[in-house]
Amino acid sequence: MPKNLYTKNALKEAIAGKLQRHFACEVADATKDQIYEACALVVRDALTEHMIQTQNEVEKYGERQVHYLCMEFLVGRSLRNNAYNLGMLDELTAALKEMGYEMADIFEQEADPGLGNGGLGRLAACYMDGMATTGVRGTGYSIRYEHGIFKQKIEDGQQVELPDSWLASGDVWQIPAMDDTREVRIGGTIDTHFDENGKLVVEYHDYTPVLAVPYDMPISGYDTGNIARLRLWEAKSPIALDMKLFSSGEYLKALEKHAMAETISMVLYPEDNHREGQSLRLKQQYFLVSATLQDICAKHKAKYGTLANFAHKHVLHINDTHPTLVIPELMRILMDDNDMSWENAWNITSQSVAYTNHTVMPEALECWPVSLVQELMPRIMQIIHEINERFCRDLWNYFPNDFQKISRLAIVSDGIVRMAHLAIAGSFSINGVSALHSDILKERVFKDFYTIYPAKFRNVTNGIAHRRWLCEANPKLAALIESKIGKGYRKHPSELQVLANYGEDKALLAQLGQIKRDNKLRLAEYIKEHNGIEVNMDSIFDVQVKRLHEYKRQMLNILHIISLYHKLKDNPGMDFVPRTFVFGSKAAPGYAVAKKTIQLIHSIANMINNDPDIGDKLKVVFIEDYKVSLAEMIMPAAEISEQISIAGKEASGTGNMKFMMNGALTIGTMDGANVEICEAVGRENIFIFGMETPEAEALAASGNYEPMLIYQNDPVIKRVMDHMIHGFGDGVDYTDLANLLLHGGNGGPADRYMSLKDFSSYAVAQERVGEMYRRPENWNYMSLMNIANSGRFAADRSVAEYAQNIWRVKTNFAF
Ligand code: GL4
Repeated sequence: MPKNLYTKNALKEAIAGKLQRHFACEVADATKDQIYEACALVVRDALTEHMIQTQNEVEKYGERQVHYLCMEFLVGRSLRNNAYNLGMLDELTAALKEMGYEMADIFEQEADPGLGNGGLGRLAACYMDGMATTGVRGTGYSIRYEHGIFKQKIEDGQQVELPDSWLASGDVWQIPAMDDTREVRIGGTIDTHFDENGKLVVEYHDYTPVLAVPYDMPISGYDTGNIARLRLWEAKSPIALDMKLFSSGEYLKALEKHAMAETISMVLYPEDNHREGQSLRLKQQYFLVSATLQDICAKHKAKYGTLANFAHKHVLHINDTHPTLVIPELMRILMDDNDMSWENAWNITSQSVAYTNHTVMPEALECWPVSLVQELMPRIMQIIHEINERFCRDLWNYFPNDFQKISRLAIVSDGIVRMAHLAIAGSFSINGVSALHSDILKERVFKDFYTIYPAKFRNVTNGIAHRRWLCEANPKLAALIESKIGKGYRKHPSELQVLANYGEDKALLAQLGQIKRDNKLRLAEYIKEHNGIEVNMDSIFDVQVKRLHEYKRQMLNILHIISLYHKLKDNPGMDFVPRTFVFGSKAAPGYAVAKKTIQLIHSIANMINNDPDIGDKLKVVFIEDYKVSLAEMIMPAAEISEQISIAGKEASGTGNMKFMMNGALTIGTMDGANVEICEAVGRENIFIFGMETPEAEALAASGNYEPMLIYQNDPVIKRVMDHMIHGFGDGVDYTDLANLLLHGGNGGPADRYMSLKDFSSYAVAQERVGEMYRRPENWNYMSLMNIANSGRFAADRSVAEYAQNIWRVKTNFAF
């Protein structure tokens, strides 16, 4: 539908038409589900039209394209986002109203696709939005997991995981593209020899063929016809049952190959910041990479007849090391299928691939046993061996005779393939995701590589889709902003800066406070309905929502809450600024400490929320099943954003940016992008505490961190820890967690994340928060400064930096 037809009446008619054709029903008889689907189909029509146009233009002008490979895309719901971007949200809302529906109710019908774990997957989704909006010709590639991240249920204070089947109502946005089905080969053996012309021949035997079937999601950009495409591959088996085995009674065996193929896209691995060593995960990675590259190469060849100009026309961006097999896979395609020499193939490959690192956690750095890679993809292992040999020869020139160093830096050694080293060797660009993180990569994690290839290293600080996270999630705030500075910031987020001129505008500050209160009320109602807890609207809404991980230190927050409880118990009449602590977090199913921490939150919530001495001065709330759609409600309601990881471990964080943009004040360490948030807003508009990276790293390295000494010398901490050991009255024993904090686990060093060390400065910072909250005008001023300075954390800016400094493609973004 062309844009001028997005009138209320035209939309009403179009929706009625879809209902009739797809559900054979009239508006009056339709269910909410059917209304949702009809709306989605109407919006989708507009998108597919744009998608075809975009593809035609790419085809016509042959511009360089960006291919963004990521094992996760946490896209969130699409209907509202697409309607907003296409400029039809108001009309659609009005049309639905006349049909007797509230837009918000209809949005709620859409499944929230959980094709990711946390920040990494959400970032990929934000960048699709940024690419579409800034005019980058981009395609994202991932897996169409039948089950996304598990649904979290809390039973008796403990996390229970339930499968998430999102496809039924998420289907609408995915358009199958059967013609582009590719075959990926897993396992088997290979036989390589040279034919009579000296040409390499690679024969494959006994492999399992897996079909990769693509589904395309059109991703709209704001106020543009440019559409980015998200291609999700589904694994299908071309092999039916083996009837011979079946008839001889070997039923399971008959199904084996078939089932193996189809399990590849069955489920997302639910680990964040942790490597997953299962062979199925490696199959998933190769499946994504091989299908994607075959697809890109086939189309390229159809257009140009050769792959020689591949690097001019494509960038393959790998989001963390998970898709690193693009490097040997592209080598394979260029050499085996296109007769290219090693040297030519290597030039093309290493000029096409760019790599972003997203974590310095050692337990997340991917390593695969050579034997496994050999078993699942024998030709790829052969190529990796050759890359490694040449790479080590290169290293020898830089570090002659330093066998130890070369073996440490090698791609393959000790029977292990190190994916980050392969990614560094085969990419033209390596970047971190915040200034601090990029420095840590250069100075520590990849120090030796940096001395060899300084020009490959860059920084691109993360950014978020500000239209989704501000304009759509917080429409009242957006309206207030637009009443002052107009709508330009939607496309030029740095214009938010103009808001800083309104610091003296008392009416505006009061309105800001009122909007926050309205958003708090919405969250309070949700909490009342889902948790049965009545929260105090005059309390500070203090929020920590993110994956549960020790390095993120939910524990520090918990310890502090227990200390506040003690304070209030000692002196119930004290002058205390009330607090509502909100948590939302999934723990990896196999991560026992994280799961126990969730239980701990519930135990203290139980104790505090039901204590008549405490009343409504302190409440602790755990929001079940934290996900994108809940984040869209929580962020606008937050007043304090908890970003309290141990310095040097959180690569960037993106939640910190969403909170800031919605006017929450950050309490945080100098970690990840917090450092840049602090720089943007100024020290006076943020609550910074704790050790900085050099101190934290030095203390960890020295082995001199002695939490028992802190425990013995700090009565507040002692009392908190003793309480934990003693328990919280519900019979659950937390000595294991207490021991971890005080003595370390499994004979290892005491708590690597040093919560007790930062406790007292955190408590002091929290006291400042309370004091500041007593002066609403000052608070609102700080909040305004956070919003005004958040423009630099827009994904449009990040994407434009990638485009300019790494991908070398044009954008229409003005810095
Ligand atoms: C992460 C980082 O932990 C997080 O700091 C960062 O913001 C995000 C996107 O760059 O990537 N790395 C992994 S792994 N998961 C993440 O969320």
